[in-house]
Amino acid sequence: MTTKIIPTTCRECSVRCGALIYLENGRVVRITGNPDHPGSRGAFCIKGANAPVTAREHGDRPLHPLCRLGNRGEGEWRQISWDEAFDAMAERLGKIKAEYGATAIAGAVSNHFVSRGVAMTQLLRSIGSPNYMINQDLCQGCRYTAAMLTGVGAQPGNELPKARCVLVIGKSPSDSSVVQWMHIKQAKKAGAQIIVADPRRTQIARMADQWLRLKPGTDAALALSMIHVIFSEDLQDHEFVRNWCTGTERLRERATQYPPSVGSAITGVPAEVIAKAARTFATMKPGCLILGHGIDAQANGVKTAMSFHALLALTGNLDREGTNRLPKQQSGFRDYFSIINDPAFRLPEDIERKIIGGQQYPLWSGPDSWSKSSHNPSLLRAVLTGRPYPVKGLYVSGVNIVCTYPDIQSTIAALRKLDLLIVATDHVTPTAELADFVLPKTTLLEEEDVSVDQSGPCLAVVQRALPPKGEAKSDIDIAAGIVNALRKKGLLEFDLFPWKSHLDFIDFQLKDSGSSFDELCVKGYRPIAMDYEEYRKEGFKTPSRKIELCPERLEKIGYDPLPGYSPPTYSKPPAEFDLVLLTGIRSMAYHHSRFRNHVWARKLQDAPELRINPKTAERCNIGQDDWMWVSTPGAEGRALLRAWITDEVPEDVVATGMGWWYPEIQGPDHGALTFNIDVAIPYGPPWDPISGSAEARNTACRITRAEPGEVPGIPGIAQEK
Ligand SMILES: Nc1nc2c(c(=O)[nH]1)N[C@H]1C(S)=C(S)[C@@H](COP(=O)(O)OP(=O)(O)OC[C@H]3O[C@@H](n4cnc5c(=O)[nH]c(N)nc54)[C@H](O)[C@@H]3O)O[C@H]1N2
Ligand SMILES: Nc1nc2c(c(=O)[nH]1)N[C@H]1C(S)=C(S)[C@@H](COP(=O)(O)OP(=O)(O)OC[C@H]3O[C@@H](n4cnc5c(=O)[nH]c(N)nc54)[C@H](O)[C@@H]3O)O[C@H]1N2
Ligand code: SF4
Ligand SMILES: [Mo]
Repeated sequence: MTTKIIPTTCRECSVRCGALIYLENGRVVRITGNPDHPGSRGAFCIKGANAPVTAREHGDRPLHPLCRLGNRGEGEWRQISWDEAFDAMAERLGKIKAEYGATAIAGAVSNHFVSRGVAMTQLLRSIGSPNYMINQDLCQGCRYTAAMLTGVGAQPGNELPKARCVLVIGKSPSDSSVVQWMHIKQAKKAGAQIIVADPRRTQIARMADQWLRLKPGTDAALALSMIHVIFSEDLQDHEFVRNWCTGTERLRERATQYPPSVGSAITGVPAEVIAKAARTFATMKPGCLILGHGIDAQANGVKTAMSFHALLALTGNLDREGTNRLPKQQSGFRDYFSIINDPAFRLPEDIERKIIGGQQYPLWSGPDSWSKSSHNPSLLRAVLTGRPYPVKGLYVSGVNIVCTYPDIQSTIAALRKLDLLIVATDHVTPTAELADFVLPKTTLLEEEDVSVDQSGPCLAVVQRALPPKGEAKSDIDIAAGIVNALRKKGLLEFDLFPWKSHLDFIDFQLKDSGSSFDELCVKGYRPIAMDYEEYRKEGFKTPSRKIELCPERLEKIGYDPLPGYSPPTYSKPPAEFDLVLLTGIRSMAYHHSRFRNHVWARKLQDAPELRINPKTAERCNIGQDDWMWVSTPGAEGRALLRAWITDEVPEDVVATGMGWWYPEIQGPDHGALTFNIDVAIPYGPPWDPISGSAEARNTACRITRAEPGEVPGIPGIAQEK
């Protein structure tokens, strides 16, 4: 028997490991890591090994376009042809446009860094709408917005093993990134100092030389105290700061407000521990900084990230060997983000000024913003209230917003209110259950893709191992079909979607890069040639071409431009909310809401957990595996989670994951309204004043034990057809 090995990239999560697919007689028999891949170097996980085959073969998978019969959410569908679907969707989009204008049609997609991001934006822009939601307000949005302002958009990538000091803030790589986890272990083995700031005793906190167990949401004070130590002990990299930073003196003055004693009072970390961490990071060079999700989706998120950017810049740990590397590009290659931001693919400015959220968050939603997307909670409110203007149609591609946005009740109410909901997906999610049209999406084994992977850095290729099942299509092919149907009906306002197919799109991306898709497929990647200190050529990506410790752009729009700390909302909760809830702890079994219908994943984790300290559990009369209701101030709902008693969380903190639903529990919400933590969290306000991010991660909460009769049975997916 001959075995064919296909080098590709796993995209079952955002880590994107190089992968090898083993094909025998037209069947995938094994998927492993690719040891030659310059970023992941063989690292791989259980999701990558299992999910692609299970997702392709799953019985829940829509294989043909479906059109709703009966009422929304009743689960009755009629199979239709693609031609019929394209025609009917174009007709209904046209109707909304005629009645309410193009801005009444919006989109939702996971992010800008995947092909469906371009498919979504360019479809909507062609219709004439600037409105679409992305996940980044809950994900890396604060960090990205800060990077746009300071110019420090730098990640360690595979410099990590060469670092002598690694500072990890709010990231748990053993749960969320096998590649980073492998690199950190290599650095540690080679003698690097590992410093971790996390309220939770994560695996990396256990391995660290210094673990700073700070109070949630106080990271900016930690960073500013470390900066205070660096200035007062004159530990900064003078040459780098003199030549490449602006705003240094103002930052120095701001930092005088945060001596370690003040930092200690805010963070709960002893002053001498803060000072030691600062000295270690400033002197053990080269050093890398990892900023994780723990500091994002908070009401002070942008300022927190800016504070750490300043720490990195002051220590000169930038774009040198063993430090954080600035993003690298393959010359001539068109990546997703550059296409979305290219004036040739954008709407006229007067239309972009109408983006919902643009007035309030000009650095998040306006024409000059980082994301150019809508402010999600404001867009959902527009659906519900018609203000600032009506939104009546939504095209959802590659995001399960019912299960992953806070305030599930409002998301469901908004989706129910729409005139038209289209969902492209590879399995019928609670979001898809509410759709008018469900469009069958290809899965990883069936598609092609080329993107930049900063960890290599390299161009990373996804290549097709098997033909699509049923009538599934890629996101670009689906969007191209809708654009074509709109064009035929004369409903296109702008022609900003020139690609006929996904392969056509890839040719466009690669045209000036010096490689063809076929050439890239041989290895599955192409390393990007890079130098260190590339900023010496053109400077940093800010108006001054320097790192702005006190960004001009913030000052211009009337904000305090310096890094700064403001107390998290939970610090002044109503009396009965006596605990702090951390959400989003990653599980190796799942990617957010995905794989809840995969037997291999459910065997690893079968219920949403609430990690609770033994003393707290005792005080609340809660035993291991007891079910508990969790509620937070301002939220309508409460979530049912199962106790996991562990001293990894301090006494005043509880922690959980996210994304829960049970495909086998009856639809349309499939248990999300009971078991998903986002049912118990409001989608703000408060919002970060710069990025508009809601506090989805650290909130005050209270817990009560559920009575046995309150816990619905979970049938278990082994019983599924
Ligand atoms: N297996 C798996 N891997 C994934 C994903 C997945 O769903 N499953 N999702 C991917 C995606 S999209 C993302 S965004 C990443 C996220 O991955 P990470 O960036 O690692 O984020 P989390 O695991 O959410 O949280 C990291 C840590 O932050 C801590 N934390 C919480 N609040 C605070 C705080 O205020 N300060 C500090 N310093 N720490 C805090 C938490 O205790 C937690 O240990 O994971 C990616 N990788
Ligand atoms: N409370 C709280 N809420 C959170 C978080 C938190 O920490 N706490 N984390 C937030 C974060 S970091 C993130 S990134 C979001 C994640 O939110 P989502 O992006 O909604 O997460 P997924 O569950 O991965 O949903 C992806 C969906 O896309 C579909 N899909 C997968 N691949 C494709 C594809 O190629 N094309 C198409 N069309 N569909 C595809 C899948 O079927 C799946 O339903 O959740 C956020 N929500
Ligand atoms: S970490 Fe796992 S799921 Fe994510 S890309 Fe790597 S192998 Fe795939
Ligand atoms: Mo994310």
